[in-house]
Amino acid sequence: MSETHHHKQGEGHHAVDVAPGGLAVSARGYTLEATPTVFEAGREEAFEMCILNPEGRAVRDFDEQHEVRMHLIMIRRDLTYYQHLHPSLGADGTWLVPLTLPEPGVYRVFADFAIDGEPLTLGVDLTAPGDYEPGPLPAPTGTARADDYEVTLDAGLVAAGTEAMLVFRITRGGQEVLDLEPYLGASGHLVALREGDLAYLHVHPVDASGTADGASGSRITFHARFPSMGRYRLFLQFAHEGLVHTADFTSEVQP
Ligand SMILES: [Cu+2]
Repeated sequence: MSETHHHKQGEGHHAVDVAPGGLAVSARGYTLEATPTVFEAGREEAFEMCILNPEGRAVRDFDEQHEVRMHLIMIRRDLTYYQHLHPSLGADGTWLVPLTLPEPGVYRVFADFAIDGEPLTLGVDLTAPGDYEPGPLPAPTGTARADDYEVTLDAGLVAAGTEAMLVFRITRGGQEVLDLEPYLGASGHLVALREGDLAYLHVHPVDASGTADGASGSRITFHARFPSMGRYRLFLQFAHEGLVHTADFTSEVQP
C-alpha cells in the first residue's frame, strides 16, 4: 500500500493529510512492533512498542509533534473507549506506557509520529477476550457532552475530498467558556476515525489569521479533508481549569 501526504500551503491553512493513515502495521519501510497484543479486560499492562526502520532496527530519533514525539491513540473497533496517551521512550528505542483495555473486544492502537519531517501513523490490533457487545455508532449530532461541558459542532455540509471547516464551541452551564487552555501546544486536539476501517485522520486547529492556535473565544476551529463519503467518529480534546476533556461526535460526510 502506498501512502502519500499532501500539504496545503498558504492561505494560513495548516498541514492536512489527504490519504488516511493507521490502516497498516507497516508503511514506507517503517514497521510497528507491539507487545502484548492480548490483554485481560480491565487489567493494566505495561505496553511496549517499537518503530523498526527498513533495516529492522528500532528508531530512536523522532520529531516533536504537538510537544511530544509519540501520540498513542487507542479505541475499541466499535469506536468506543477512546484513549490518547503519550508513551515514554527508552534508550533502546522502546516506547512504554501503562495500558488498560477496559472491556472485552478488539481494539486499534495508532502510533502517530514523525521521522525526518515525515508524519506517519501505523496501527495494530489488540484483543481483550470475553463477551463482546459492540455498541452502535451514535447518530450524527451537532451537540455532545464532555463532563460538565456542552460542545456544539458547526460544520455545515461536509463533502468528501474538499476542505471542511469544523467549528466547535464550548459552553458550561449555558455560559461560553472563554478561557480555554492550550493542550499540546494548541487550543485543541482532534482525531477523526472512519467507520468501517478506522482510517485515521489527525487534524490540526487553525484560526482566522492562520497564525495562532485555532482558539477564538470559546470556539476551536479545524480544517479537515475527509477522504471519502461515510460516517466518521470525531474525538475533540480541549483543556480547561487544568483538566483535559473529550467530546465525541458522529459526522456524516457526503459524496
Ligand atoms: Cu498526543
